Amino acid sequence: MLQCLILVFLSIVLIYLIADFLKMIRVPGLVGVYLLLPVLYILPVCVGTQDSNPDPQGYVMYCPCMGRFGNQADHFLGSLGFAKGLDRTLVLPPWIEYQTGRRGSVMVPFDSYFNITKVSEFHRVVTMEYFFDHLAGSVWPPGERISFCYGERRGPIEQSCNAKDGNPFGPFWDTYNVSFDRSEMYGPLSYDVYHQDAGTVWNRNYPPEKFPVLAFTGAPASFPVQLDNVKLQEFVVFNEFWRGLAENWVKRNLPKGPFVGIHLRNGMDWDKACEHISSSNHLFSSPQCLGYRNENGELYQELCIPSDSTIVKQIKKAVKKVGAVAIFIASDNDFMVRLLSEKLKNLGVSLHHQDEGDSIPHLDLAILSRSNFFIGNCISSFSAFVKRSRDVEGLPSGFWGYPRPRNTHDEL
Ligand code: GFB
Repeated sequence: MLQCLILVFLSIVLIYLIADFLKMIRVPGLVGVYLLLPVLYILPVCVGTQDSNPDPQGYVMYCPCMGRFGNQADHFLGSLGFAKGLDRTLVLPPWIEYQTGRRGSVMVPFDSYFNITKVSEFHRVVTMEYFFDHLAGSVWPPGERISFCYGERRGPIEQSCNAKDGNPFGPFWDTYNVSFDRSEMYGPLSYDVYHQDAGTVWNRNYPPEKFPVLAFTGAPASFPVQLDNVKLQEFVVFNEFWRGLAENWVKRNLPKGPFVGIHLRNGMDWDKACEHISSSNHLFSSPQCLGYRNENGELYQELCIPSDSTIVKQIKKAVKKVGAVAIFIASDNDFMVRLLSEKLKNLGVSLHHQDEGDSIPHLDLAILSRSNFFIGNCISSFSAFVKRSRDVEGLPSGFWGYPRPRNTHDEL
């Protein structure tokens, strides 16, 4: 806060100096614009600034140790809802990435991608980096670090969370030089702060004075994201850097006009995952189209691996619907350019994607989020992030193979 006040003071001085100078050289019309500049710089620093005063209500911290981006994003929304329910500050974890060419896992600070001012419109947050630079020494000194898990986790120590056992668990906590002094198993408490008064129960069992930090071995949230937390997507928006990158990419590569964004999830891991279609009611993010109680239908193969004809048919329909001049293709594996250029040649649309083998997931997410129509994979949490972001903006989206055409039936 002090930093913020100093900044405000310095900018006011700066504003006067600039205004005086402009008057001196007789360019009064520009004065207003120049006056705005320092304010524009200060606002992101001061609004939603991270608080260096310890929160007496305590903190929620967790390792987003399950899955890749889509899974972690679902878990993030749940954890944000959970922290709000307990009225504790949420420590924003880094994103754990598994980048090609780099061994193990890489921790990417939360705000490298997302705007934390926006998150703090919903609830108090600090980044993990900020917490360990400014708060950990007083709030959570070594010797008093407890790891929380539902029940015993397998590992070298009996009756322990073994919070640092395995990848990415160990590297995650090591990034912040955290070692745990003991474990606390909180089962059967629930994360559902909406229906079971869990917030009160958690605070009664673990009062902030005695437990200033609840550090969870995994996210205190469900996957896929609990229905009540879907709306929190509103507070997860790309920062200026990524928004600018996406805007520029589109400007440089796509013709002017509406475009359809498609997500083709078709890597080897996906084929394997889709084998589970026949053995369950839900798979990964399928509730986003089927409903959390299957009120909109049952799982079937085309939702997971759409056929070529389904893909072509749905793209044609979307192109007509928005008068698209181009299609942006995002994929983890096969962009299907050959097939699509052949089948769509009469439509007069151009096809675009990032460089094969080198595409940046977050750039794909940001571009898909701003397309005029989006077709995603209902099972994929990567698609789900895009769909939720678009819902916040009121932009239209669809899913491959959904709704299920009336005359299709799985072979027995
Ligand atoms: O995000 P994610 O949990 O989504 O994992 P799913 C898929 C990862 O694959 C993404 C890459 O985080 C990206 O790194 N990826 C997927 C892509 N689609 C694209 C794309 O269009 N462009 C780029 N650049 N990268 C499920 C998981 O993945 O996959 C399950 O939920 C399980 O836990 C299963 O692992 C096999 O939900 O699609």
